[in-house]
Amino acid sequence: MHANKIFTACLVLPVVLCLFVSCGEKTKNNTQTDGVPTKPNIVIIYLDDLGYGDVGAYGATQLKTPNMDRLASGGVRFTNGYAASATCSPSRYALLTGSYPWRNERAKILSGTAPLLIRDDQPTIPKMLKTQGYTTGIVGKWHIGLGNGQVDWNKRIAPGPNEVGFDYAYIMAATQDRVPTVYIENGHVVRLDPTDPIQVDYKNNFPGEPTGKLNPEMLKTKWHHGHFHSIINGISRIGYMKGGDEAKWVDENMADTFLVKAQDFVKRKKSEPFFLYYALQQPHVPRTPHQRFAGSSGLGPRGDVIVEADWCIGEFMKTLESHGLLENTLVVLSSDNGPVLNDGYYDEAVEKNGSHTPAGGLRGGKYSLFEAGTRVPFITYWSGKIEPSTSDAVVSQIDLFSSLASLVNGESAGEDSQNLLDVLLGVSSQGREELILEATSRTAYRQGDWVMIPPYAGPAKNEHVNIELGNDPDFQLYNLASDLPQQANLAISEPEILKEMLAAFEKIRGAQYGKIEQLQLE
Ligand code: NG6
Ligand code: CA
Repeated sequence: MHANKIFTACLVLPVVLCLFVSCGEKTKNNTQTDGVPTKPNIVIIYLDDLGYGDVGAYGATQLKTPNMDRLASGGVRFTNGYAASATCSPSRYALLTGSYPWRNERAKILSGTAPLLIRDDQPTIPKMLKTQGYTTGIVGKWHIGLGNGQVDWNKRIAPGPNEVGFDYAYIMAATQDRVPTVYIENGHVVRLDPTDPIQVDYKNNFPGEPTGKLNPEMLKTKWHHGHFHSIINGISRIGYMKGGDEAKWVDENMADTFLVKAQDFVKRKKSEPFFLYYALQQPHVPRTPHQRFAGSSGLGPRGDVIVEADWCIGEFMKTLESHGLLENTLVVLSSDNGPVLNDGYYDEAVEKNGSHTPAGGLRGGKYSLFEAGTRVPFITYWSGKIEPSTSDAVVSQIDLFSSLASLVNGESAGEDSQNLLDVLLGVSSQGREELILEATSRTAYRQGDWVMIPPYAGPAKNEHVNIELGNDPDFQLYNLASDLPQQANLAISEPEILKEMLAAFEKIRGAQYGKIEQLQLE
């Protein structure tokens, strides 16, 4: 018995010591409370439609983004960082679940009444972090659905962020251009007046309510395509809404509102490990800078709201700093998809763009299978822990799940998520070897420097937004190392590479394009 105990102690003690040492090792740069190592805070700053070239650190010169540039120059600036999709809902779904969006057939651009995309039993980053003692919060754009299909906006709205792992949520349901145009805090519409209940419908208008289509004289911003339904604050939106007057947001105050909520969350939770998903609404349409920023960029409202977003990021970082949290917080900054100028309103985005290149020389933009659709600014910053560098490693937002799990010793359960923690921390340059790219339910494949886009029917270009979509009746094959702007299609001249790429693609994606042997490769 006694001998047994000694034997067990001999086995267990070194393990315990080892765990203790490795724990201390891991957190040696972190804030210590009463000598107890704490886990680092994690903040994801996520912009909406910010393009690869919209940031100074990524080459913008006309547009000034000093705060994002500071994160880039003090952290790892990724040049091959990807959103999971070229539109919002699928990217956001994939970010939180670590699962490719094409695995979920509902993961498309959602209306404001669409049900929640995440299944009850599905692992998410905030759920995983909660198991490791984190307090979790989201402030900003949600857009991955709410409820089960029949939302009553006048009662508690669920399931939503709280049900998939967020302790605190202050969100807009979908997009700034979609109804309902109200904030929702932990499932409740903020400032809801029960005598003026909210009704939302995406098919039929409510009798007597004005619309952008029928009442253009009521608009302060005119719609260009889509966006001709209910008028709220002089802007017509997608979808119909009635009631809830007191609860409606003021578009020009949205940036300040989200910033204050994000700052408040940090102040409230600063003494515990926290995770904050700060999802800014800029520069998505409608672009409504606060008057402090109107005209600030010289590029019209699109530029102005990027300047505004940059300012918000600077203010947010000051909050971390003033509470002594900078050295104990990993900040990840990225965007949900690539850039678009005219996305449905006459807001001078095209006219005032000047020589600014939102896509930073990449082909395509939002909605596109070409690089600008999904390759976005991607920065990791951790004062005192991450050495400044530029990384060409391929990383996807899908990989945040496994990488953050690795950081906090949590369980990595995102089915497509790779643990690239060392890459994100700038100590390894071994990124992904392959990645499925997605744009509006079409997929393509990147492996090494090569991108293969299978044939797709449909227009080559979306004329409304003036963006090449990547559709072509033939296979496309590009070498990004020698041809970053994707101008030379090598599908014919490199049949072996095409064949290998297609086989690898079909292995992940499922055989969709017929048996490889039957392909006519000349
Ligand atoms: C499109 C909208 C566009 C934008 C987009 C979603 C029209 C014609 N266009 O359907 O304006 O709202 O959806 O953008 O209505 S995203 O960044 O949230 O994916
Ligand atoms: Ca978006």
